[in-house]
Amino acid sequence: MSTTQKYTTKEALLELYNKPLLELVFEAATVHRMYHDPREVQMSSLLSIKTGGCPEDCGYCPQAARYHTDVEAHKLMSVESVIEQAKNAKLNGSSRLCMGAAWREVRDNKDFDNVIEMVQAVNDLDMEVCCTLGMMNEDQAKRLKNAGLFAYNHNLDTSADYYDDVISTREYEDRLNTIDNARKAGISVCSGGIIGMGEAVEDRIGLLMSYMQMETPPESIPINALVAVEGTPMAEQKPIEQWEMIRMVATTRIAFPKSVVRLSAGRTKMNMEGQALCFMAGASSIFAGDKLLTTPNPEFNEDKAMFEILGLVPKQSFADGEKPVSQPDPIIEARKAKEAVRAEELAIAREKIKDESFQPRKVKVVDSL
Ligand code: SAM
Ligand code: DTB
Ligand code: SF4
Repeated sequence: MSTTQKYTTKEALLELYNKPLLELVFEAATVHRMYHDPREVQMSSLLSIKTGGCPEDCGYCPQAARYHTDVEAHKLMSVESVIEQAKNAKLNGSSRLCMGAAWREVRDNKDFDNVIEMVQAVNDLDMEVCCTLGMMNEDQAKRLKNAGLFAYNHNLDTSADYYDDVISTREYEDRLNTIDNARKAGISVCSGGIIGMGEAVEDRIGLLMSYMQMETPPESIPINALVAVEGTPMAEQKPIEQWEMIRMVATTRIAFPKSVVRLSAGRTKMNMEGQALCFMAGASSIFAGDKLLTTPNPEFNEDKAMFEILGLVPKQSFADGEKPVSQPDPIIEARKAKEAVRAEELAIAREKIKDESFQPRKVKVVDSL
């Protein structure tokens, strides 16, 4: 019987989660080694391309407009700045860039056209491109895929049962639909959750059960510890112990042996020993760089030192899949063609004005008597 077959029920996963810690870590490490190179850890950089001012009410999120946090609302970043930041992340060892937008959903407008250009440009740098832009429909997913998007991040966050205690402005079902749309477009799915929001252990297992019920589970499962931010409804949540993070990583690894388990938000509250146990238990990816979207993360140099001490190596891009080919985007191509015609017409008009102004003024000559 394979490990996945052994742990397909809520009861079995709950029992696994509550095992003596070191036995759990040992079992997870054994599974991890069957499917992954235990020395390799993917470094992914996060970039907030559109920060703050979000209309949603996710209780954990500092970017929701309705909470009074220190996060200021900004408009969408320019394509040029994104390219600059991506190059910098690559220089620092990241093989993946995840671009996040504080949107409820993707809209078919100029901002989305710009995101398409960002995806094309970062893919051209040979980095895996991931986006997290909120809900999206199938056509939008196809457009992103066509631009060269490698993965889409859309978290279920918690169990279906606890979800309503966290978010009221969209349904669990909406999230499942977006994940399905990414899947249908052939995009790799990154979806996980947050622990430490006041949920019961059963809810953490409930989250894993939601993924277990999918025909294809996510290729990547981020496990975040709540970053309690002042001004959000969860500001006063008691921080979780790092042992909880280790248990959640290990249980996820055993339940989904082939997926990438991403040790995500919350690393600034963990020590190196705690993170080492997470890597041992199957975490195979981290977010690198001193900022997550709006909150702090360990510095690049700190992580570099940790990798050296633990003997970890950064994973190359596209190790788990082919590099997508960026195709020209029909909407952007049509816009550019229209802009080119307009520019030409303007140039002709300018020349005409210039010519006319150079013409000698027609002076009426009145014969003198
Ligand atoms: N607006 C988009 C959405 O919600 O899908 C994308 C950005 S949103 C910030 C991405 C994810 O970040 C959320 O689903 C949540 O899991 C995580 N996140 C946000 N705030 C967090 C916090 N304070 N602590 C831990 N994770 C957080
Ligand atoms: C994910 O699961 N965690 C990342 C990424 N996906 C987009 C985001 C963490 C955000 C933490 C809070 C902040 O920095 O705003
Ligand atoms: Fe908006 Fe995403 Fe934050 Fe929810 S998690 S408030 S959708 S940015």
